[in-house]
Amino acid sequence: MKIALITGATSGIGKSCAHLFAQQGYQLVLVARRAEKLDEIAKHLTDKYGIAIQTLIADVRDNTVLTQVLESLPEDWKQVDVLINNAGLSQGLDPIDKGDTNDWDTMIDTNVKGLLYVTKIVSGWMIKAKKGHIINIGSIAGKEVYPNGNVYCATKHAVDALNKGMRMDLLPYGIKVTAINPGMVETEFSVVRFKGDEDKAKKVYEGLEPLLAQDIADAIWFVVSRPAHVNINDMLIMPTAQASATLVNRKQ
Ligand code: NDP
Ligand code: 8X3
Repeated sequence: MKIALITGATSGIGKSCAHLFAQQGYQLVLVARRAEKLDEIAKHLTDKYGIAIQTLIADVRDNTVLTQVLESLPEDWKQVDVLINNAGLSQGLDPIDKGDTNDWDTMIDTNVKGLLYVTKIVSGWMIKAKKGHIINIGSIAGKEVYPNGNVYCATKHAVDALNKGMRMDLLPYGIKVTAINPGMVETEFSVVRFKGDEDKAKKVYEGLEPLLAQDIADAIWFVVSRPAHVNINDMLIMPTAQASATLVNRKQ
């Protein structure tokens, strides 16, 4: 029985990955802050697929609590085969002189430091087990920068660099490291970016067909299901209607 640990499993890409890996018979460790949503998803997946699930309510920014909940897992649950570093968010879309520094802290603390805290612990387990695959969810925003995307883009560029660095550091242990970099995916992402303004969030995807969370989960499954000697370093996945971070084909 294989184990996947997914951060940010209550919504969007993380939730779709939880479904797909459950369907494939994996046991799951699901991490997020919203306890009720996480329990609901875990119950649904357990009922549907008969798999075992551990839910960990934690904010990836809080290294103390995070370490405590991860280390409290039973030893056999620390044999993690796949870590999906997915928890992340954008806050605001403002020019550099107008950005809210609290938003900057939230993005840096979640997308960069949170990803690092989780990786430090789980990669330690993988090194002991001499196996594992780390999937880092980056973004087109980690390959390009767009106006007003400043800090969010910087965090995803950091994920891009960390993805490369991890692969080097974990090479001696046979641990695979892959970056999955999506373009526009319609999830709660824009609602969170615009702090609950659903109308503003909807406009982001107006007139084009964005990716679905399921499309990204499918790509992750492809990457994870390659033979042992094959590692996919990096994947950039865009909607057909999006050619770059800023160039989209909207139907009027
Ligand atoms: P969603 O907002 O739908 O999901 C984000 C998930 O992250 C939620 O489950 C949320 O759970 C969790 N999360 C956020 N902050 C924390 C935290 N501090 N601690 C623990 N969990 C947290 O967005 P997506 O599914 O779209 O985003 C997933 C990843 O994909 C992010 O890293 C995002 O940057 C990236 N991405 C998204 C794109 C898009 O267009 N949607 C494109 C490219 C990359 P909870 O609130 O319960 O804690
Ligand atoms: C999310 C994609 O470019 O819309 O990472 O910010 S973007």
